[in-house]
This record gives sequence, structure tokens and C-alpha cells, in this order.
Amino acid sequence: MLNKVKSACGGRKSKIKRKTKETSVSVEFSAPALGSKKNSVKTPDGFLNHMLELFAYHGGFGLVVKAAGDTDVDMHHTVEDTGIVLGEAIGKIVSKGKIRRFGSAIIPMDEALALVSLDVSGRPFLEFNVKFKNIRTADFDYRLLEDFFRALSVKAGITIHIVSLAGRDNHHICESVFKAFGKALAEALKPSSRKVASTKGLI
Ligand SMILES: [Mn+2]
Repeated sequence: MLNKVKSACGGRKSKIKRKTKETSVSVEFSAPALGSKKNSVKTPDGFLNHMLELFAYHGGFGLVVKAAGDTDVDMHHTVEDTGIVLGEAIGKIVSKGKIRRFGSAIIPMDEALALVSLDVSGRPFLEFNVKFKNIRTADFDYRLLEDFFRALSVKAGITIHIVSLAGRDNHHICESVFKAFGKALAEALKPSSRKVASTKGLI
């Protein structure tokens, strides 16, 4: 993925649409360097919207998400496919320029504290060490967030470590995770003057 580092740093904006028999998802994503602040997140779930808005705001990203799906089944397909398409959108801009590659953030939300550390390396991996107090509220199954981040890591080619260090309230735990993910990704996607961010000479 990152072996295309000789291409221009411009074009740090992407748009991906994906339609299956289960879901229809479109994502527009732009890196902070572009200065876009166009944010609009519309999925069938208010909690997921809230989390994606936090991610975009605190990362300084431009983000437009439109997602619909077979929510009469449950939210699984829609949450996972939103992760797939957001991951593809992120992966698309990564291949177009030289970036710092690593990014980390430790972010609190009241009693909750989350660590997110990323390697935008073309190597998909997810470590999701987050313990929720209850697996779901009436509206949202928190376990789906692991599926969301796994899909994103695979499609974007990012090693993602997410560790919840403290927290009592699930909403706060999730907020600290999504804010930290936004901050860490913004750091990793910053332009780098190096030709290749690896001692191998190729990522
Ligand atoms: Mn909130």
C-alpha cells in the first residue's frame, strides 16, 4: 500500500460507495491537511453517528457518511460495512502520499481512559482490549465495535491497538476510544518529508 510513496501528496480526499444485498454505505473522507471540515454522519443508529462524529471532529477530518442496512435483522451488517467502507476510504488516501505512519493517543472522557496506537503500514491487525460493563444497551450492542475496527483495519491496512485503561460507563469508554482513534490517525496521516518510513526501504 505505502510503496506508492513517490506519487504526489495531493489528493488526500477519497469517496467510496459500497452496495450489497445487506447494506448501502458511502463515505467521503479527507485528511486534516486538506482543511476540510465537511462533516455529516447519517447511519440508522444515533450512537454510531455520535461516535463517528467524535472521531472526525477530534481528528480534524472531513467525513460524510451515509449508511443504510438491514436493521430489521440487527445492526451487525451496517456497523461492520460502515467500518469496511471507512477503511477503504482511509486506505485510498494513504496510498497517495508520504505520511508519518505511526500515531498514538491516550484520551480521557471523565472516568474513562483509552489508548489507541496505530501503524499505517499496510499490515492489517486489530488488538481490541476493551471490556464493557454490559454487552448492550437497548439500542446498541457494544461488541459490534470490535467488528467495526477489525473491518476498518483490514481495508485500510492499519495495525490498530485499542486498550481501555479505565472506565465505568460504556458510553464514556466508547467516546474515549473514538476520540483517541481520531487523534492517533490524524498524527499517523500527517505528511512526512521522508521518502519511506521504514528501515527496509519499503513498507
Ligand atoms: Mn456522548
